Amino acid sequence: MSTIATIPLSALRATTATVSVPAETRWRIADVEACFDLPLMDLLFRAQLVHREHFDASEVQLSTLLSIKTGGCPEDCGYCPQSAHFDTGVEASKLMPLQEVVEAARAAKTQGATRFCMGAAWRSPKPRDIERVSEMVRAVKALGLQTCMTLGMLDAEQARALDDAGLDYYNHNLDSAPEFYAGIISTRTYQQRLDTLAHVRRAGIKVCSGGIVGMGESRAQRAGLIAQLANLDPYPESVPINNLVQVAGTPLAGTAPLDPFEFVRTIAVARITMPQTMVRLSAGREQMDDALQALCFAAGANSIFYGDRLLTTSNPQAARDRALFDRLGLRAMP
Ligand code: SAM
Ligand code: DTB
Ligand code: SF4
Repeated sequence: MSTIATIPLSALRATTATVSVPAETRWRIADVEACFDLPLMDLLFRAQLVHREHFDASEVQLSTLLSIKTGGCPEDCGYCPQSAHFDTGVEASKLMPLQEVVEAARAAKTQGATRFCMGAAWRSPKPRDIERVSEMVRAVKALGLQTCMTLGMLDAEQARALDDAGLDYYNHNLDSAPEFYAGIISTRTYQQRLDTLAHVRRAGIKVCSGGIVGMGESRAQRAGLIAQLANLDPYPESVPINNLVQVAGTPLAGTAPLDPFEFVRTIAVARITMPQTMVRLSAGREQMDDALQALCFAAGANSIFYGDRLLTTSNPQAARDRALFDRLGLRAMP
């Protein structure tokens, strides 16, 4: 009778798995696709059940982003306004002075953020960069904020240095399914991304890794991305789901926009396959209306980027988000 009954048993089992997923309950792409294919109301219902098993569904974690080194990046990620390969009007800057970073972090804390994420448009950091960003980690932590950095590829030694500085999270996205990847980025391989995540994990830093949808991928490829993330052992503590922000000058500008309900489905499937992770409704909120964002929270998103800027593009004003939270009865996670 119900389509839920047709989901393979393996899919149902994995919804109650702990963060470390034993090999026999790993997600097959077909199982993840079966979740995507559910009638939307059944999918939302299942995602809500999983969400409420592990979290207070009225709480949303607030992370604020700061671009500490913008533009001029040697990588050729086809979605990114910061790549030196594309003419997007983003000017390259040097690494921001420590004091400016601390001021931005203090302001984020005053606005109510609990985590401060610092991003640099690098292929990978150089030794001097590691020293300087380590100082930033220490200073931001001293304000009582959790810290996250996204600096490109890391080797084992760099990951250990960031752990020594006290870094809480490292963001490095898989971005897409492996088979879709080569059409988007040529300067860094999928395996190099997995290697960076392994170094971060081994150093004892929490992993933040997700991807982008709306790049012209198929539903099967969205399922492939989620399966890759969910099968990391353990799966990431934090999973940002970005909706492509189309920036003029990038190769992906002009891509047919994703059906918004497909974005909601992606959030719900991330929640079901990674029950205890923080699923972050990430880039693309500025282009969404309030009702669509509410649907994303109902699908199990429990974190957002908070503050009027992402890295180079805009994000909803903090006051607008606070008003939305009031209307929905949501609260900032302490
Ligand atoms: N350079 C580092 C790296 O790529 O690892 C860190 C910064 S990079 C901008 C962080 C992530 O932002 C990318 O992996 C991608 O998922 C996301 N991103 C970049 N441009 C985007 C866009 N136009 N729309 C949505 N997400 C985007
Ligand atoms: C993530 O997954 N999304 C954020 C953060 N990690 C670093 C970045 C979004 C960038 C959107 C385009 C821009 O503002 O440049
Ligand atoms: Fe560089 Fe990161 Fe943008 Fe890729 S996503 S071009 S690595 S800043």
